[in-house]
Order: sequence, then C-alpha cells, then structure tokens
Amino acid sequence: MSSTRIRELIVTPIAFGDPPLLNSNGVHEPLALRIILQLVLEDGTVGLGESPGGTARLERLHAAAKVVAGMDVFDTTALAAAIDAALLETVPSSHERGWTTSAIEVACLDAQGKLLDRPVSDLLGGRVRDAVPFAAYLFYKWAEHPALDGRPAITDDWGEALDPAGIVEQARLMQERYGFRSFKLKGGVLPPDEEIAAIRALAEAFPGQPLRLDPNTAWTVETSKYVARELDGVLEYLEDPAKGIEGMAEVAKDSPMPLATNMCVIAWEHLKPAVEQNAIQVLLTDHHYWGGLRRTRELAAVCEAFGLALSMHSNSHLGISLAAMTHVGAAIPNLDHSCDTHYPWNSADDVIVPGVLELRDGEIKVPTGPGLGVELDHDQLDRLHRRYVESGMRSRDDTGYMRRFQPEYERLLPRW
Ligand code: GKR
Ligand code: MG
Repeated sequence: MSSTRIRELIVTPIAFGDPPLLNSNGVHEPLALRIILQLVLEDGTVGLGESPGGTARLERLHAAAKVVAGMDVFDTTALAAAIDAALLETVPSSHERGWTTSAIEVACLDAQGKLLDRPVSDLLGGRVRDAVPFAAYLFYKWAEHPALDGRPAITDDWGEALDPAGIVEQARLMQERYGFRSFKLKGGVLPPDEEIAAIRALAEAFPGQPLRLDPNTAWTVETSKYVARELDGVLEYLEDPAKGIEGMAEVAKDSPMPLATNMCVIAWEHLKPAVEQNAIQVLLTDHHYWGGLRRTRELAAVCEAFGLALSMHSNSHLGISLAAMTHVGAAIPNLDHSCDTHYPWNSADDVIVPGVLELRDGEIKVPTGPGLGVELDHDQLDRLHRRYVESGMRSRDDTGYMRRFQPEYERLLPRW
C-alpha cells in the first residue's frame, strides 16, 4: 500500500445560512459556523471531517494539525492520544478535547476507507441496516430574520411557527419534503402548557408516529414532572427537561416515559453516576464529542450493557457530518430511535457534491462508496469560507442575537 502517513491537515472555517430557530437560549443567527477538515496523506489521499465552529475549536484543530503530521492514518488510537496530550494543558475538559479528536478521527476513517476501497460502515464492523432513520426536527421559529443594521430581512420557505397550528404545519412540510415518520420538537421557548398543546396537536395530526420534546433544561424539576404527567402516553421520550444528573434523576422517579439526554451525560465519566441514579433511560450519542465513530460504536455497547436505549443528537451541520452520522448509525445494532438531524434547515448551503445523501421516507441510504462516500465541492467550500471571513462572526450567540430584537430578553435556565 502506498504511504499511509499524514502529510498535512487543512482546516477551513466556514459560515452557512441558518433560519431564525428559537430555543431556550434565544434564536439562531443568520449564519452558523462549522470547520471543514481535509486530512492529506503522503500519497495524496484526502480524508474529510467536519467540526462545529468557533474560534476556540479552530485554534485547537490548528494545534492538532501540528501533532498529526507525519503520523500513520491507521493509528487512530495513537493519534487521539497525541492530540489529547497536546491540548491537555490549555483545555482541561476531556469533553472539550473530545471535539478535536473526534473530528480528526472521522477524517482518518474517510481516508482509510478510500485506501481500502471500503465504506466507513465496514470499518465500524459492517452495517446492520442499509438506511438510517431520522426524525423531523421541529422548531418554533420566526417568519424571517428581521432587517438589522442595514441588512434586509432574510425570509425562508418554512414560514412562521409560534403556536400549535404553526408547528403542525411545519411538521407537514417536513413530512411532505422528506417523508419523516417521527418528530422532535425543540421546546423551552414558550410556557410549558403551550408546548404541551403543540405536542398534543402533533399527536392528533400524526397518530401513532413517535414524538419527542426537548426544552434544553428550561424547566424546574417540578415543572418537568408536571409536563411528563400531562404527556403520559404521548411522548416516546422527554429530552433534558431539567438540569444535571441529579435533576434528571429526580424527574425520572415520577416520569411515566423515558428521559433522554445530550446535556447531562456528555463524557465517559458521566455514565457511572447517571446509571447509578437511573437519571436517564435514553442516551443521545454524538460522534462529534464522544471521540469519533469507533468510540460511538463502543458507547453503544456500554449502553447495551446498562440497559440504556440509544438515539442520536444533532446540531446545525452539513453533509460530511451527516455522512458520518449515517455510517455510525448503520453500524450500531442497538439504535433504538430515529436520529436527530438539523440537515433540512441547512442543506441548501451544503459543502458536498449533491446526490449521495438523500433524505427520503425519513431515512438516508448508507453511502456505499469508499470512505464516507461523499465528495467535497471545492467552489462551495471557498464561497462559505469567504462568507466566514467577511461576516466577522466567530462564535455562536443565540442570546445576544435575541437581545438585538428584544433587549429585555434574559437567558434563564430554568425559566419555568
Ligand atoms: O440548535 O437550537 C439548537 C439546538 O437546541 C441545539 O443547540 C441542541 O444542541 O439540538 C440540540 C439538542 O438536542 O439539545
Ligand atoms: Mg437535546
């Protein structure tokens, strides 16, 4: 085999369009940030990766780029250890360091797959399903990003959703466009009774189709218990109603439905206390911070051992991440729920050549080409990088952006 040594890691920050989606922190800005990785081997093979954006993550990836040059792309354990060691002094949190090692591991697996002419799912033990199910990710949202500082308003074709009828209409559009068969509502935006009404309206409009609600810790333990009681028999799971392992454990004592998290169990050291306290019954995995695709596969085995069900978390992302999520979702036998994805909100600006990842019937067929099976669109990468440079945006600030329109807005967790 030609040289498998890493020549360089090219790290490119980008900015892409995002609609005005509401959450418990405020509202999404018109641009979202990601970082695209090109891991170039001595023989010219290129492995792709995608990481959440922001200055801190960018700096860490630049630091990691210095460490990985010269190492073997098949030595992912040694690569992770070297990156971790390089970041240890400046980044004390293992969870935070995990974002860097994870993005690079995906690029390594893409390159390995290309060298071996095998899809990444094969490198994860082989696929147990040919298509991975995804849920529609519903948001309360404004009709447009209002005009600001001389910039005109930015509209989109999803429309406004600020009440049960708006959420049901958004769900219908999601189903019409992508065939989704399960739905997640991002809550923590309106008073709990209004969100309960929206979930009931969804249950009526889509009988028998699984529903979830995720207020991102906007509720107290008492409020969480109230909502759980009200939605007994309606939700497949309730996601992060209250803060922390202790708060979730309190809610879980009385909750008629399973509780899920992508907030209180986000690192290996959180698993033991969460299991001991029975704080969660569903874990939302995310390869972006659990150490990559192989570690996510291992995490699935740990969940199986402790009787935790598995689902998958998502944040604003593009196609390289979606491909990685699809490969790992295909290789995990105990994927119990459809995965989250923000992709419909962001896909118009994707950085990969279209045609491979199609959301149809609420599923994505696992790419069968070598590696992740997706190809970088270099013109689009250049465009999105220019947008990043020109925008001056360097971190996500949902609360600050909300305050531009509602100066009295405060980030309160819990709020209700
Ligand atoms: O994009 O507004 C958002 C979401 O709230 C995101 O930030 C969360 O990470 O989707 C995520 C979640 O499930 O908690
Ligand atoms: Mg969540």
